[in-house]
Formats: sequence, C-alpha cells, structure tokens
Amino acid sequence: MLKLYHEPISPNSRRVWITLIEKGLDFELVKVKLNGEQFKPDFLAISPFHHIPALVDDGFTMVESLAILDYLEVKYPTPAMLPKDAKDLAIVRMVEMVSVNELLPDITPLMPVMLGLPGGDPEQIEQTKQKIATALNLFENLLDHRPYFGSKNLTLAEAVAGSIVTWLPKGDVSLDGYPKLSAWCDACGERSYRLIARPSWQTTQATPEMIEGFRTMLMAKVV
Ligand SMILES: N[C@@H](CCC(=O)N[C@@H](CS)C(=O)NCC(=O)O)C(=O)O
Repeated sequence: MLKLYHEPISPNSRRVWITLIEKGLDFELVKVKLNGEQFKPDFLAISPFHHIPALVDDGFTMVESLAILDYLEVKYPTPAMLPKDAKDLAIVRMVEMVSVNELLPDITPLMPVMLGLPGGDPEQIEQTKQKIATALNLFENLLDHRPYFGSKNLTLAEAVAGSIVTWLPKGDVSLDGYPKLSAWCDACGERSYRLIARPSWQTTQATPEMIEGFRTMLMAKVV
C-alpha cells in the first residue's frame, strides 16, 4: 500500500495528500513531527534531506513533492490530473512552479501574521505583498473561461497552488482584486465552493489544534 510521510500543516505534503485523495487511492498516512523526528535514522533512510513529504509505493521510495505528483499521475492515470494539450500543460506546470519557487518562499515573512505571532518587519511585509501580487497577477491572467487552470477538471495546479493561495487571506493578502482567482479558490466564501468544498480539501484542512501546535512550536523557536 502507498505510504505518505507527512506533516498535515505543510503545503509541501498537503499537495501530495490532496492528489492521493483526488485519485481515489488507498494509502497510509504517517505523521512526522518536525520538532526533531525528521532527523531520526529511520526517517533519514527514507528522506535523506529530512524533508516531508516522502512517499513509498511498493518498496519504491520518493522525495520531492513535484516528482511524487508526476509519479502518481503516470502510475495512476485516472482521473487524469495533467492536460494533454501543450499550452494547457504549460499553464499547469507554470502554476505548479511559480507556486513552489516564487509564492511559497514569498509568503514566509507573512507567517507571523498568519499565525497571530508577534514580529514581522512592516517594510519587509510590504515588499512581500508586492512580490505576491506579481504571482497573483500571473495566475489571474492564466485563468480563462474554464473553472481550473488549463482544464475543465481539477489538475495538479490546484493541488499545488490551492493549498498556498487559500492561506493568503490569513496573511492579510486580499484576493478581492483577482476576481477569477477568488472564484477559483473561493477564499472569499460566497461563490462556487469549487476548491475548498471538495472532500480532498476538507479532509486535509489544518484544524485549529494543528495550527495552534505549529504556532507553539514556532514560538518555542522564536523565544
Ligand atoms: N522541495 C521539497 C521541500 C520539502 C520541505 O521543505 N519540507 C519541509 C516542510 S514544509 C520539511 O520537511 N522541513 C523539515 C526539515 O527540513 O527538517 C518538496 O517539495 O518536497
């Protein structure tokens, strides 16, 4: 059986968890507490850089979430989560890569705001918001009449970007200026509930207890 080593609050592992659910696969979840458990020899044998997620399938061990998503797509092709059309595939890949390489590092300075922690340099926060706006503008322009990026069905772009963009309002980044994007993720609450009402989103949503646990862990590092 597939085994996912993860931490529920991590967007890096959540995208794999969402994909496993969307593909209707049976899998076992193994929680790795990032307060030191990741450095234990048993886990390092699976994930040498002490990162979650890691996925084991039939004795084959994988790290790096985007590589894992590609594996799942090829090994378990139904439902398809990557478009076949060249432009649509490029759109999905752009959204995946921009989410991981630009947006995720950009939101790090907003973590204190998101978690209600003290700290955060106002000037740095302002610069961060401008960088985030660049990514959000790109996403807004990549959405067309279809409900998802490059597709009428949910793709890996949603699994990757969805678990990051939906956190932005918690960091005081409004999606109001991005009508297509806010309809896409329904972070504003009213419209289609397209993404966040899906069982894959509901099941993998961080609970208040998880957020509090993460907050406490960060506080311990800050103080
Ligand atoms: N590029 C990796 C990044 C994974 C990553 O940075 N995971 C973090 C959690 S979000 C982690 O495991 N941190 C613990 C550590 O590095 O010790 C991926 O996409 O899988």
